[in-house]
Amino acid sequence: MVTTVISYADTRYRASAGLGYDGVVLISNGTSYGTGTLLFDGRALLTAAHLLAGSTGALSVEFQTKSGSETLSVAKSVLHPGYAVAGASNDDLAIVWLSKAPPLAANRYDIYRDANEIGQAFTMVGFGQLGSGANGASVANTNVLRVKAQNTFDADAAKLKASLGASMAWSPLSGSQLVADFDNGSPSQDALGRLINVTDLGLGLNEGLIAHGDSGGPAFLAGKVAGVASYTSSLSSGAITPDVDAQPNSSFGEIAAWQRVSSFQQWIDQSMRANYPNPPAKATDVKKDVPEGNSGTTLTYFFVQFTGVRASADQVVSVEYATRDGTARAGSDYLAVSGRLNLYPNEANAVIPAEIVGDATPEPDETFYLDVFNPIGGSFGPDVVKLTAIRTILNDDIQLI
Ligand SMILES: [Ca+2]
Ligand SMILES: [Ca+2]
Ligand SMILES: [Ca+2]
Ligand SMILES: [Ca+2]
Repeated sequence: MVTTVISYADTRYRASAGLGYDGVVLISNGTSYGTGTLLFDGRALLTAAHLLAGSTGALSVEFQTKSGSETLSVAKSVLHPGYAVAGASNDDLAIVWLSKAPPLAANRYDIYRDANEIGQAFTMVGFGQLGSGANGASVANTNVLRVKAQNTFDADAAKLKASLGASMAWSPLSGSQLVADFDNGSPSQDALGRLINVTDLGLGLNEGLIAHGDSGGPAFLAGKVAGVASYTSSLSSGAITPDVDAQPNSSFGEIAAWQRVSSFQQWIDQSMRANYPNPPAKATDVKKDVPEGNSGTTLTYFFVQFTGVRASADQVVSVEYATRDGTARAGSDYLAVSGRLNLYPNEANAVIPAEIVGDATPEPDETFYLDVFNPIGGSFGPDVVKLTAIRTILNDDIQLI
């Protein structure tokens, strides 16, 4: 990450353990590395396809949490089917599945699902090269630090192509990438102000830009993953040369692009669902009593079923959901989860996973709830605003009384 000020001792830029970024991980393929983000099922990681494409080395994932550092191997990975190797910028997304449950202290993140990102300030987090906006990324710096900075989503990348034409060598699909520029407060380096008339002089000392090693990392809006770091560019057009040093090095005056997660939510959700271990396929398969397990976490599933008729065949039906304590406590007995579940046009049902925390301590059986609310495209019935399901965590530890 390249930031406006070079001192990474400045807490403004440190994504230290315990600050809410412990689900942002270092992904290595043996020869190079990038960044990834742990998703809400505690099993899948979202990252960039270009990190994985063409790589033959085994992938490893390093977590840095307040309980220390832990490296896990990868069971499986998929690239977005639209991704084409060799510098293509579109559909640069991949999902990676861990071989075992990650540390409990690692944050799990929902994906950002609304299409109102442009104009919003976001927080980017990654393990990439350090440097300053004035001088760009420093290849000599071998410190691998998890760093954060902010920027503002300025535009859809397709808008750039529409304005720049042949002076831009690639063609982003409309609606699929978000761009931000690296501002130092000067109109001279306001790249997107000068190139496409989206004037914004930046966030002052909070402003930053991604660099090598940040690829695949998250751009967070409201604590959810809204973008996946994809590429940077020192763009110019005729006499318009906003890059402060005319070198492609993530300096002031350059732009970066993130794959727009809200546009890919169906692929992400359905890829995750296809890889949940042993989910119920129908309502009568749902297990409401779940053995606790002795380590890591075990997934339990809540089953959401839509039996109505859609207003139109392509309508997405959705509900919001959140877990709630019964006698079980979030954080120690299970991990709280909340978000929005979409039932896509080809789906009559889908599951919501929640993680149960295993240990070897005898406890009574304990319960927790999942509430669903705010249905869109369907209803729960007359005067019903919330539905609730219960799960019982079964003690599986031996005791003698
Ligand atoms: Ca900016
Ligand atoms: Ca700007
Ligand atoms: Ca530059
Ligand atoms: Ca147990």
